[in-house]
Amino acid sequence: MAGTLPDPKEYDHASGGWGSLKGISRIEHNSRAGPGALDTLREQNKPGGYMCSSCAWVKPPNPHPFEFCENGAKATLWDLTSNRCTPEFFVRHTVSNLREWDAHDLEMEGRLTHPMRYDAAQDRYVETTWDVAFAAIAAKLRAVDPKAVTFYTSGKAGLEASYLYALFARMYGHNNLPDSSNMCHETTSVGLKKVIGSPVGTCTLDDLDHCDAIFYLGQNPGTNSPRILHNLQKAAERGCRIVVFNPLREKGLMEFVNPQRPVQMTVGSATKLDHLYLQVRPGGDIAALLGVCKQVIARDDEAQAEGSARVLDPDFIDQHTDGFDAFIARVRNTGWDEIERNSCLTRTELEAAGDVYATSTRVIGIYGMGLTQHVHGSQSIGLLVNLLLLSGNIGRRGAGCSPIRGHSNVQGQRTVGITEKVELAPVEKYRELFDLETPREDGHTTVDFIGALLDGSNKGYIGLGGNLAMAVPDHDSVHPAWREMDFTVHIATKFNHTHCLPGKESWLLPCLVRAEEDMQESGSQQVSVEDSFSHVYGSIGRRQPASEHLRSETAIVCGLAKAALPSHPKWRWDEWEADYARIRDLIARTFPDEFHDMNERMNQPGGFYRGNPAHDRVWKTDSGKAEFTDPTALNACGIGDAPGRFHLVTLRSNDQFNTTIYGHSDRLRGIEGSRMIVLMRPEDMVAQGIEEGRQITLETDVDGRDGNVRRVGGLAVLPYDLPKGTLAGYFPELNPLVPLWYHDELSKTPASKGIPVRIRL
Ligand SMILES: Nc1nc2c(c(=O)[nH]1)N[C@H]1C(S)=C(S)[C@@H](COP(=O)(O)OP(=O)(O)OC[C@H]3O[C@@H](n4cnc5c(=O)[nH]c(N)nc54)[C@H](O)[C@@H]3O)O[C@H]1N2
Ligand SMILES: Nc1nc2c(c(=O)[nH]1)N[C@H]1C(S)=C(S)[C@@H](COP(=O)(O)OP(=O)(O)OC[C@H]3O[C@@H](n4cnc5c(=O)[nH]c(N)nc54)[C@H](O)[C@@H]3O)O[C@H]1N2
Ligand SMILES: [Mo]
Repeated sequence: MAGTLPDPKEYDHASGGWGSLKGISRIEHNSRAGPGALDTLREQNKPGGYMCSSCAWVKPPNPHPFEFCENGAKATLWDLTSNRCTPEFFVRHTVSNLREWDAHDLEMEGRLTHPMRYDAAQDRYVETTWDVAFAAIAAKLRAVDPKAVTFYTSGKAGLEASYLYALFARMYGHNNLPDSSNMCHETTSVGLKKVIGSPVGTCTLDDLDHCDAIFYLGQNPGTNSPRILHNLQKAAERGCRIVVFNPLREKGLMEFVNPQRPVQMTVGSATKLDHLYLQVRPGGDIAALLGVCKQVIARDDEAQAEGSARVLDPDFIDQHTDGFDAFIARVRNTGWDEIERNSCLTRTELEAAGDVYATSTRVIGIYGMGLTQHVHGSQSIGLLVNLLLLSGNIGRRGAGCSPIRGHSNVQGQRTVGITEKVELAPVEKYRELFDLETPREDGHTTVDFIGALLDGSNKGYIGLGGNLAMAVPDHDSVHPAWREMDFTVHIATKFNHTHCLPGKESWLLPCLVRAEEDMQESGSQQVSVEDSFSHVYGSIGRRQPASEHLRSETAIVCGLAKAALPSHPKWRWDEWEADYARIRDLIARTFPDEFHDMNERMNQPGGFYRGNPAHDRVWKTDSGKAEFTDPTALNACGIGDAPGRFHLVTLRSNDQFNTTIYGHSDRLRGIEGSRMIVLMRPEDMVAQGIEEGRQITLETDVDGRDGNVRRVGGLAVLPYDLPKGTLAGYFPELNPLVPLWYHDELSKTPASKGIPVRIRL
């Protein structure tokens, strides 16, 4: 890793403000963005423009002239770099050599320009042509059992490419369709669905304008979804109280200077966002939320005794929920001492949070990776839903449960059929539209795929985007196994470390980014995406592509499918590739309730809302009602406390998009210059005899559950305001510490937020 010893100064400015504008101009410079790139930004997230490929936050119908944020601008400018990673680059460097490069340095090489094939004899990627590559990959696909091949997606490809990719997988013969969601919000897809019947959030923008309290858990908007800060600012200014649960005091949840408001920028006075900031320990949300519920119930008991208005909504509970009595008994029987120990919060703090809930009429729960990436993560989501259900806070204006999704179209990819679970695939429609019998067995989640890689049963891999070998747990065992695959294929924009682990045969298929013009036989094409609020929009790129050899993701999927599959009168890959409106017609016919008239509706301002049953209090759960759940654990970490054991949280810095490292500045946390750091509570440093800047090694401590030694060394310790026993550091550098089997119990989402570790000096 590049960089000098970090110099952590407390960042004393609010999120947003001049810092974010400086961040953009630094990135414009560093990314070597091509001419006109800043003008392209003006089209971002506008009707008739293209949709940002960074986060999945909603694009409003009446956008601001600059409807983008620091990090969305970074993502776009980085896509539009003038640097080119050409065949000559690969002549100069062997793959073994590139494997040793820093992720940031690989990224700086810029956009891939030509289709490339790995030549094992030379250990180099060499130039090839599309037709030769498609034919060779098709031959590999035909030579193996389809069930031994996995098709991964990373969450950026539009609905058109995603729909066809899922169809291709099933026509070929498997449901091995994991996507980045399997490391991310799969806990929501499974856990939220279990309790309210909806795998996605129930809120719309209108709800954010009408809530009077927000419970905000385990999500870092300042870095990961900055456009939400505008909504939080408006809410705070209306008097809406924001109660935060997070082990770190994240700037973006505390104060915000809106770069789109000239007066605020000049005067520099920030809007305070949080009403209460509760530094819960990793996984402590189950206990914390139970404590909040305990106070809400105590306030309801008082109200009943006094004959005043109830805090709970008994009619809603009666008509719409199941499991209330068992949960209430659990709440009453759980003592404050257990709650305090498991959450690392005091009774007084939790009672104050309970009072906010009890005195609010419209409450929204928002959450991110701090809840989903835990062994009992689905139970944390269950507890948040329990709290909301107590006063009927789902399915009415100003209320609801809102997971903040990651990649810009990760939610939409699931919606149109990218799923390893057969029960979620549109099996009947596939039969009707394509005479297709969907393979019956569930396919691989990401964790299952890695398991199959490790036991040698997975032979082939196609990645529609992503940097999967770096995003997954257990790098030390996964990386050697990755190279044992018969073949690996990457549809990608930039060269990354996963590409440095070629299978016996391997191809790089370079694609357009969303801001680039996608010209096909019938003319310039649009694609579509779905945001966290289930709105679907059209997106048109107008930039000249980075190279004349690039193809769109949709065209690449069609090219592969056409080469690999038998011909069939209803499998019209050429027609679909020529005109994406035809693919959207297929999406509309496959999912008519949600996507009818898709071609017309997706370009209306704000896109179209595809609906959500729980939003309308229709509960598609086993019981037909919203379910109160009774947790089996009070802390979401899978491995509890022991002397000398810490719980490590892996985080994103302000200068990265997942495994894409833009630079070494984590501005909002005041950490500059290095990513090989570990944050530690000053009192814990004293107790361990560790001084600031000391280099340590972390070793995973799984109570002897397997014989693997997992270590990362060379980490400089920095003092940081954290709960006792908590450490924090960066993803993906710390991924070698996460055991593959350490994942959410329902969904298999890796538990990257509460990793049990020991410090080795
Ligand atoms: N700029 C930028 N934007 C991004 C991304 C990016 O890398 N860069 N990634 C995208 C993707 S794919 C995703 S999924 C999202 C991720 O966005 P987030 O959901 O914000 O994910 P993380 O950065 O992992 O941060 C999780 C937050 O949870 C807190 N936390 C950790 N453990 C716990 C816990 O046990 N309880 C609670 N209550 N809090 C906890 C951490 O301190 C941190 O503030 O962002 C998307 N947007
Ligand atoms: N320890 C730990 N591990 C984690 C997490 C964590 O918080 N902690 N977070 C998890 C989460 S939430 C996620 S989503 C995953 C992320 O996992 P991935 O989605 O697999 O990773 P990314 O870093 O987003 O992928 C970046 C690569 O995608 C390619 N790319 C970029 N743009 C495009 C495009 O438009 N089209 C195509 N085809 N390719 C493109 C580029 O080659 C780039 O190098 O990581 C997970 N892993
Ligand atoms: Mo994600």
